[in-house]
Parts: sequence; structure tokens; C-alpha cells
Amino acid sequence: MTQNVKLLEWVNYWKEILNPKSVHWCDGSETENQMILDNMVSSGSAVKLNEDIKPNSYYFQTDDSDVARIESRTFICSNDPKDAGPTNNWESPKKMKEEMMKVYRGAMKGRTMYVMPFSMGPLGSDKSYIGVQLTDSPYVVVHMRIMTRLGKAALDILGKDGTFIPCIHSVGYPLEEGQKDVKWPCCPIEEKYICQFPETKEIWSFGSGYGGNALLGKKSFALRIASVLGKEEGWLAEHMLILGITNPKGEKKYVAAAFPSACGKTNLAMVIPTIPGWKVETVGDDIAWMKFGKDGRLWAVNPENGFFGVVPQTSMDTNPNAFLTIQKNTLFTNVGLTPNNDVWWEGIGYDCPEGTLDWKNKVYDKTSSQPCAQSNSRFTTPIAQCPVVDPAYDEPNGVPISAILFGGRRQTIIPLIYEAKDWNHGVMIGSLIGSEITSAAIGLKEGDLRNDPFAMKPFCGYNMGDYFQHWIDMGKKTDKDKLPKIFCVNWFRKENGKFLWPGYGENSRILAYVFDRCNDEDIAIDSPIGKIPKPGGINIEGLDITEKDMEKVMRIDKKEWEEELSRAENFYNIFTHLPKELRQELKKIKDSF
Ligand code: SAT
Ligand code: MN
Repeated sequence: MTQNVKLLEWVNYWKEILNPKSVHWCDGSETENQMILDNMVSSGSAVKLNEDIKPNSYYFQTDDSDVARIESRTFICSNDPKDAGPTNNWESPKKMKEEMMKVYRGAMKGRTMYVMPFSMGPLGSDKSYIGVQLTDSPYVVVHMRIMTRLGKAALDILGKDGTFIPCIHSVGYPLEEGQKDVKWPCCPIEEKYICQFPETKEIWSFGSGYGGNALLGKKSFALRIASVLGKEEGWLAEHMLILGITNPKGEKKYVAAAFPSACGKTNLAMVIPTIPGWKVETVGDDIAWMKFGKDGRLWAVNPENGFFGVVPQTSMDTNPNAFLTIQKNTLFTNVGLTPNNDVWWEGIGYDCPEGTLDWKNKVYDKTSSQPCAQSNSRFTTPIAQCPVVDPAYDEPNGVPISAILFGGRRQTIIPLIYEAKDWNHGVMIGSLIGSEITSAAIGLKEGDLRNDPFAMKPFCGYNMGDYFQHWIDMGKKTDKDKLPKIFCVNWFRKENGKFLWPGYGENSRILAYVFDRCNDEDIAIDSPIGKIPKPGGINIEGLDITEKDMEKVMRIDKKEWEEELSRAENFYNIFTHLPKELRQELKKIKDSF
């Protein structure tokens, strides 16, 4: 176990309150994992998939109310509401703790309390942090084991007097003596809580067992709490994938890219280039922690150890590397289950086998308007299994970042790619990302455009205005030419209901352009909104696309941009303290039309 007194005292304190029937310290071993999975299979809350088709893989179905993050029940509990800012739900820490203590009392009755020590980031890296999560959900344990470095190694790093981020989680479904458990214990939406306490760096979650609500290393720790640590300590915790890209000459660069949830980060992170001689390798698909190195460059690690990816539309066509990654040692939630215990989903690349059960456990009716796999159904799979995992994915120093991309789902206005004139302009671009809402969160209207600055709207642990300031300040910490170049991309532009850019593998063409721009190749020209590719700047050889089509997907329309800039201004107006640099940048763009 551990000799860490603080940890022992903390576990004991919570054991008294949560009142579990037993306590299990997770060592992260294969034996332990198998025991938990076997128990879930015998209790009916997991299905072991066909060993011949998906070795060592399991299937889970959640409750209807527990299929995604719930932003309306996610709170930043800072002493001063100003420190949560206009884009977060705020609640007073004192009041929230009082309220939650009531629901935590006895919450684990009849269940096992698992103690999970974990490292976010490569073991022993100076960029990594240790967390300890308590949970009564075996589902959460087997998922955290894939998503983080879980178990004894993390405990060893903690040692006798190391500090950790305390994370408390309960599904909120105590079992009375003799009461039978349900397949997916959880609470109704309005009784769920996902709370971050930025001042004391604590995470309290209750009532949900799914994804970012319950795997607390992910959004709660590696983004909401880590963004606060980053602000205090001078680094960045971002909702970004990290990829390595190598050109035909063998030169390699790393790129980080921020997109809102379910906008294709996983696809881009493991894209197979369609242009000859180029190679892309994956460091991470969701989160990047970035610090300046001694060389003055920004170095990134992926704090996670697995992928928690959107399943529907994943196929050998759309993302062969993801498809191959999830063929073994993978956990699937809310997809379809075929009669021979394999999984099926929309867009898998072949017809739904007769007799397949949908995510609600009903025989799937192919004529139904409802999908077989829930739209936010997920795979959870080890990063090391990815056929194109980057050799440096576990490197304690991380990888040096040459470029940062910002993007969202935008059917109109935003061109395929443009480049910031400098760092502050890039910060403005990041601050103004908008995206049409996806199904990654419950209670938001899918398709509506919302502001999602830096793709961090649901994940910034403090005042977004202060966060923008932090980005501006980071740009002053090193020489200008050592800072990553910043780009805005949009794969989703449409005309007459049709996508103007093929996306998926073809996005490698844009990555190649970014790569060449990082070598200052003369392939860009100025436009009012930033630098754009010269005609021929993007390689479209072999594509069913003409330079005329490229003009369409790159079109910058003055009238549309007036609209866009006034949306920007309205958005900035919600902030009481916005860095003056951002308004200056916005004015510069306005004036350049
Ligand atoms: O937050 S989750 O981990 O459930 C997925 C996401 O929104 O990116
Ligand atoms: Mn995400």
C-alpha cells in the first residue's frame, strides 16, 4: 500500500463519510483488472466480447440519462464568482461542499470503494502530476486503468510525502442490505454534480458514471484543474491533440491542435497522409500539457495513456489506425452488440447483422430512425496499441511543438486554412473559435453555433478572460521565432449542403502545408484575416478538386466577415476584463477589410 500519511488520512476520512462495505487499493495489475471485469460480467453489467474477434475486450451499456458530459451540472467552485468567469457555472465552495456532503454521506453503502492512484503524464516526468481518485464504480476503474498510468508505479512516485490531486467520485446509488444492483447505477441528471475547486485543487463528482463526468483524470483534472495549475506555474493545459509529422526528406515536426469535443481530433491525430512520402504519428488525441523547455521552445506531453474516442463513423475508410487500435484490449460503451458478441455501429463499413442489440438493449430495427449505437458511444483503448503511435508518446520531456491549429465545425464563413500574423493574433483566433454543437454533451442543441474559445469552453477551470491573458503572457516568455506558428482550420465548410473539402485523410495536405510554412516556405500570401495559401500552395494532386473549388473553400467574403466580427465583438463584450490586446487585434482585422 502506501506510507503517505496524507493519503492514508484522506482515504480514512472519506471512508467514514462514504461508508463502503470494503476498500480496495488498486495496484493496476492485470490480475486485478481481470478480477474486476469478471465480476462485472457475472453481475450482468459487462459483456465479454467474442475472444476470436475482439480479444480481451468488453461491452457496456449505460443508463439513458448518462451518455455524455453534462455541462449544466458542471461547476467551478471558486471563492469569488469572478474567478469562474462568464463561461462557467459558478457555485460557492462552502455551499457546494455542504450540499454535496449530504449526498456523499453513505453514498457507497453496499459497494466497494476503490482507491486509484494515477499519474497524468509519463511516469516520473517533471511535467506530470499524481492524482488519487476514490470511486465505487468498477466501470470507472477499468477505464482509468487504460486512460491513465494507474496503480503501484504512481503510488511509488507519491512516496511518503508527495502531494496529489484528490478526486472523489460516487455513482450515488447506495445498496441497502439485500437490495439488488442495477446494470448501470447512477442518478437523474439534476442530481448529478461535477465540481472543481480551483483554489484547493480538489475534484468532487457525483451521480454519473460516464466519460468526462467520472474518469476524473481527464477533463476535471487534466484540463479544469491543470489549467489553473498552468496559470499559476506558467504553462498550458489544453484541449489539444498532438501529432508528429515527417516530410519525404525525413524531417519531423510536432503539431498540436484544438477542436471541440467530437470534431475529429482522434481522426486527425492518426491520419494516414494521402500525399506520397509523408508520415503522421500520434502522441495524443485529446489533451496537451505544454511547458517551455530550456531551449525556449514549447514542449508538450499527452497526460493521458489511452484514447476515449467517438465510435460512430469509425471505419477502415475514415480512420484505419483507430479501427486497428480497437480490435483488442478495448472497452466499448453504448454501441450495438451482435449475436456473436461482436460490436457494431453506424459507419463501421458493413451492414448491421440480423439480431443485433442496440445500445438500449433492444433488437435493432434497421428501419428505425434511431441509431443502433448512441451518437456519443465511445471506445476506450490503450494508446500504445495504435499502429502509428509516436515513439516519443511516453517520453518524459515531451515533444517540441512547431505549430498550433485551432478549428471547429463551421458550415460557413471560415476558410479551410489561414495563418495568424503573430502570436497575439493567434490568441485572438483561438479565443474566437465557434463550433456547431455535437452530441458530446447533454442538454445542448446539436447544430447550434456556440462560442468555444480554444475548444476550452467546458474545460477552463477559471475566468476565460484571465485565460486569454495567460496565453498573451506566454507569448512574451520566449523569442518570437521560438513560438509555435498558429493556424485556423475548418474542414466542415459547405455549399448547397455539400462539404467543400473531403476531410479525413486529405487533411494531411493541410498538415503538409503547415509543415512547409513552419520552414518559412514562400507559399502564403496576405489576406485581411491572416496569411492564406497561394494558389498551388496546398498540394491537391490526385484529388477530385480544382483550383476553382479551392477558391470556394478558401473564399473570404467581406459581408460574411462583418457578421463574424460582430459575433466576435458581442462575445468579447461578455467579459468584464478582457486583455486589451484582443480588442486591438480585432480592430486590426476590421480595419484591414
Ligand atoms: O468529456 S468526455 O471525456 O466525456 C469526451 C469529450 O467531451 O471530449
Ligand atoms: Mn475532448
